Amino acid sequence: MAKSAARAKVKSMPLKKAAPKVSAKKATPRKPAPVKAVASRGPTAAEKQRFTLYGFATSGPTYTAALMLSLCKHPFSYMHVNLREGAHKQAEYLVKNRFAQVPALRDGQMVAVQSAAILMHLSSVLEKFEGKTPLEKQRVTEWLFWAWDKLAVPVFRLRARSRGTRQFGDEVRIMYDTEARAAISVLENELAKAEWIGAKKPSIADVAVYGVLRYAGEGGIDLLNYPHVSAWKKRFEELPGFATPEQLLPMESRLI
Ligand SMILES: N[C@@H](CCC(=O)N[C@@H](CS)C(=O)NCC(=O)O)C(=O)O
Repeated sequence: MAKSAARAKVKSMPLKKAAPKVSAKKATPRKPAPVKAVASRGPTAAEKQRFTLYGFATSGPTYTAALMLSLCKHPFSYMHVNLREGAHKQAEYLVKNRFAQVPALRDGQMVAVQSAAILMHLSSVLEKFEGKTPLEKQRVTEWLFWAWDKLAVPVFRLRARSRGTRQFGDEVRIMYDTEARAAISVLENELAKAEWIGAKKPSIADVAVYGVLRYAGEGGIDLLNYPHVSAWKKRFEELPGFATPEQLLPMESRLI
């Protein structure tokens, strides 16, 4: 449900007679009630139809977006974009994602692209997995940017080489391997001090990082060498609504 719709549902309180004078601080308008979790009352038909994820089953960024929806317990339709046949470069898809990549997420009339931006959009409209305070929100955003700047590129390149979808020699492999391990060491230091990344509770920073590290093993990086990261990964996998890529991303479209 959009925030504006949620706001519309907030009942106005009856005015008390002769309201006493209040200080400027107390007069601050009350925040609208958060949107209730879909799972607590079952999704309405409109909620069911709200999100459509366009993606590819083995795509890490597609998994990240699907994982967020699953953690938010929000149903979504899934459209398979056949990267192998170049469907992402066809005009029909380019109107959804000008970058010719998956994922893309339709939310009503708008389409969001770039998995980190999709996470930010979802956490904002569903009011879930955000940082709690302004400082936490800032830290969460910083980790999202970092995840693509330092972590995702080397991990996904190494994985693509193992899968045979990218070819490069040993020199480049060693460069990506060094970069990936350096990034995971930064995370290891962070998680030695905190249970979750950038906030006291799980946030989209954790979703973004998990969506990359899920595939580290395929890129030849054993996370068991990073005990704090391994413990965090286990904690994350125990969150309600967690699901694997295989559970979330079929090889064909799935409409709900
Ligand atoms: N930064 C983008 C990366 C998306 C991305 O690399 N998608 C890949 C699949 S995993 C893709 O669409 N590749 C096709 C291409 O780039 O031609 C995001 O987070 O959404």
